[in-house]
Amino acid sequence: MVATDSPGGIWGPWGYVEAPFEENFTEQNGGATGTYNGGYDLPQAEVEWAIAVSPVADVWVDKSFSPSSATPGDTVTITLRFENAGSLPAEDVVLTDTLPAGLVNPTWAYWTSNGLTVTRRTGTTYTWDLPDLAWMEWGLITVTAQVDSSLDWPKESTLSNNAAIGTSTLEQYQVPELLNTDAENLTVYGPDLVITKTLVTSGTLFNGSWVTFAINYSNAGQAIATNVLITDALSANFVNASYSSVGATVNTTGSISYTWRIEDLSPTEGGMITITGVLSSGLSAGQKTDECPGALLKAIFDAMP
Ligand SMILES: [Ca+2]
Ligand SMILES: [Ca+2]
Repeated sequence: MVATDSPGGIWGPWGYVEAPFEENFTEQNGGATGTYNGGYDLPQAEVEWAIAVSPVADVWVDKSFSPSSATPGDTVTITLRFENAGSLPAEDVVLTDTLPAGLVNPTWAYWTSNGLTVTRRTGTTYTWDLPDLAWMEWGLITVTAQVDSSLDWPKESTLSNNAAIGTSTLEQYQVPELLNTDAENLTVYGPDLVITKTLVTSGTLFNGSWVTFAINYSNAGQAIATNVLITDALSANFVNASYSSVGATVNTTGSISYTWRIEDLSPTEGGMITITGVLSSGLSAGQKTDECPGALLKAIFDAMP
């Protein structure tokens, strides 16, 4: 038997119910009035069964992300709320919430209802040793971190992890159960680059014909796209080429024709590059574009982007 000065209580269909009343109270029942010296909370006293048990601890944790979705570079806050809802003080309480990969530069802070100290275990992000938690004592830990903007995030991905709390003190679950783990998701939205290449010139093409291609590109994602590069090297069969562009600012890289560095693209931002040149070879006499547009593109550029 564990010696304790905790108030004790009973278990019933609605879980743990608090200690006997220490003061008198009066119940009116069918007109009769009676006075109790102590006793249990009325709802519990009126159920058909109740089991008296040794006092136990019952710790729980709830985790949340704020906001629940983010883009690279954003700051997010994880809030962990913990409590002991059992009557026996919870000892050796440990809370773990390992920071998911993709979140960087974490900092943390805490508050406890009993004013006692929360200690981070050295070298962890994060495992904390919590103070002993008496009945209904609780606290908050907040972790603030940044979505790593140096990573190549896909259009949409989910970061998921568990927070978990434990105690060396005997625990008994309430009904409904107060869970010792809580999983939460953070949705990260990245950029989503879209590109299409089309042959603008129609009609019959011959060697020596002028031909124009259009490259349309945009960012269909929810996050800004950085370090955008468009590459479409010219074939030796396409000469006297020049290009123009509308929309986003483009700059040739200088080293490779045709490779452009595009300015950072905000969501929905994009542009079009048109390339005009002369076919010098690669077509049979009288060959038409509508007979082999894909092959024609491939003959003039390195590949369909
Ligand atoms: Ca529990
Ligand atoms: Ca939660």
